[in-house]
Amino acid sequence: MRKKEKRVIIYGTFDLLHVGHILAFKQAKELGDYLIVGLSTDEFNAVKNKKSVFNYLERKELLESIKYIDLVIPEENWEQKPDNIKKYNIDILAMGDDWKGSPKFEALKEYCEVVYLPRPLNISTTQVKNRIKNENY
Ligand code: C2G
Repeated sequence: MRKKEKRVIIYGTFDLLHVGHILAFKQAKELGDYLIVGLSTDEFNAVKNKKSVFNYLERKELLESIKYIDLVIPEENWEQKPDNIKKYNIDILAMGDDWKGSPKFEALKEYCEVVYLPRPLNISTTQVKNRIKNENY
């Protein structure tokens, strides 16, 4: 009897791809067998009051080169997750633990397991921007 493939999804902007993102993808993939990334579109970034240095197509191309990631889909709004979970037969939704306890994600426990991933490195896209701005390298 073949074990059912365990399918994981993680969402985000993933701008200025860095090792913290890679560790998130690695941890998310290790939770199952198939990893989908819901990648925030440029338009949804505006909704999140976020501007990304790399546009959607640039960020998508980068993610599709990562061995942990099996599929990249657009994240266009806050509301699509239940539909994505059903459409892609998701077993686990993973997010970094900066989101731990957020009602946005706690509510999704109705649809699938929700796992908050530790962020072992103190790195973020904002920190990368500051390193460059302050020539701190
Ligand atoms: N992340 C992480 N470790 C980092 C940086 C990010 O685990 N060093 C995780 C975040 O916790 C999040 C995902 O990677 O789960 C994407 O992070 P961002 O690109 O900052 O996305 P965010 O602004 O959190 O938007 O619907 C969800 C939103 O799109 C998430």
